[in-house]
Amino acid sequence: MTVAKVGVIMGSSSDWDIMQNAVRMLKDFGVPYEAKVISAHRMPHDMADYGAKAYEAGIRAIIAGAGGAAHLPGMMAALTEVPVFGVPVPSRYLRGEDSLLSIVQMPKGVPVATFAIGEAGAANAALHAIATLAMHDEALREKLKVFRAKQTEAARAMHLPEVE
Ligand code: RP5
Repeated sequence: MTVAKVGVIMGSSSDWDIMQNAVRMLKDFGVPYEAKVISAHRMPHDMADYGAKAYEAGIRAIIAGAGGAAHLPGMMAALTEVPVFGVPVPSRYLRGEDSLLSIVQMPKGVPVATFAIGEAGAANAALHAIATLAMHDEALREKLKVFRAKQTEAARAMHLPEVE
């Protein structure tokens, strides 16, 4: 059995549409991960348990997504020394601005590295976790270089339409 290095946790299965972008990226890079619903509000004891056991279980980065009053990333950061990357999930009424502010405005001493609202944030949180792990994993760093090079080529190949 492969031991997960990255934990992707989210407050609800309704966050999956966004958070699957993090999982897809980890999968593409071959980084072992686990994905779970852990709600700060509905499963507070499970959240505490996950945070208490994460490091011992082999987890070296936690990507935490939540929407609305998004307490999961900040609470997880309070429960473990494993770095937490927060993803603000778009909410129905405030379009994720509430999620962003809930996650990013941590008091001094308990940091959450906070990413953009939505798909880009989820993908970038995974890329940041990958970059962090790649500092101690040469093969992973090579994969990251290839990914960046492909992205550069794709941008160079972009064409703009002619103006009539
Ligand atoms: C948060 O509440 C979750 O992260 C989700 O974004 C939001 C709504 O959850 P559901 O009511 O859709 O389960 O805890």
